[in-house]
Amino acid sequence: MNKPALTLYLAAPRGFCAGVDRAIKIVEMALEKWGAPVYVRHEIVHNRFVVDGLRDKGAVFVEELDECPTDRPVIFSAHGVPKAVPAEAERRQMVFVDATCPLVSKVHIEAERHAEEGLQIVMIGHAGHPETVGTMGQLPDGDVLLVETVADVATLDVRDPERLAYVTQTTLSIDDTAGVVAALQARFPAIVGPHKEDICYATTNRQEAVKAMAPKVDAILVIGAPNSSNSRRLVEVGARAGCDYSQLVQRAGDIDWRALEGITTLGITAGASAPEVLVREVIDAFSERYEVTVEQVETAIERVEFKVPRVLREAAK
Ligand code: 2E6
Ligand code: F3S
Repeated sequence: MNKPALTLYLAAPRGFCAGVDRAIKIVEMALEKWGAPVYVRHEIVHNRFVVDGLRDKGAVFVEELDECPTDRPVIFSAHGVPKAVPAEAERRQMVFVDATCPLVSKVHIEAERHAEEGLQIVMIGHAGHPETVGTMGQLPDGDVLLVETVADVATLDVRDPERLAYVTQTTLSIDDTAGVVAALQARFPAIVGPHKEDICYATTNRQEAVKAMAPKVDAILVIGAPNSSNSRRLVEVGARAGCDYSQLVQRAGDIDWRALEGITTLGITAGASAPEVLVREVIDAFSERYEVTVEQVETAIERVEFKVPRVLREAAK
């Protein structure tokens, strides 16, 4: 039987960013240096496939530091940790490596600097997300105010409207965040902040590529995990850019073939924590059912790379 034709548009950039690449390397190099088990506080990045692969090599994933023995190394995930976490690891004399993405650490430093200048910090982020918890945790409990939406801005109870600064999570929706920043600036004209927000290059580029792809396709699949903030934002961006069917899938087994019946064009992208093998797996699943033509939708070229911490670089020599 003849297979139906399908044009598959692949977003570029998609998948791993420099911070994810570095965080995974840190776990792999720590396992080489110290042997198994190496403990990892929280999923190193939000992807089950990545986590399972590292677990097979000897990594042990825990949610809190007190689940780790003091005589084994521990790695902090790419999302960052509150200041209390490394402080406690030091108090317990543990060996630890911080895999926080340097672009998240930059936001931590920004928040601390503003606070040193006497400004109260407003964080734009998602409540309970580890990055938000980590960034807010750079300052004492209760010091940082969280806003998630434009509506939250109206009810903010600040110390002094003249002495405010804002920081953001790195993986937010560019468009939603512009709205929240505008609402903050309208209510607190003296508020200081970054040039626009703290959304990273990888989040920005992946959202741009989906926007470019959306008008061309009947459906979009975003490969990523349900707890991955940047991946979920890509699904929303696809839907808002006019694609009627924009869905998150962890891998090929999640594809709802019924819902895709009759499509002739499909867009595929992957969140910053989703490995390319899963993109290949999804493409292969479509190739079994369709006569597939692949085209790239390239909106940026990324050349960012981050070095792993010195303690691991020296071990690899
Ligand atoms: C660290 C910071 C930002 O849920 P989120 O998108 O933040 O995290 P991942 O692990 O899906 O993506 C990478 C990442 C790590 N992004
Ligand atoms: Fe870092 Fe952005 Fe990736 S903050 S971990 S480069 S999604």
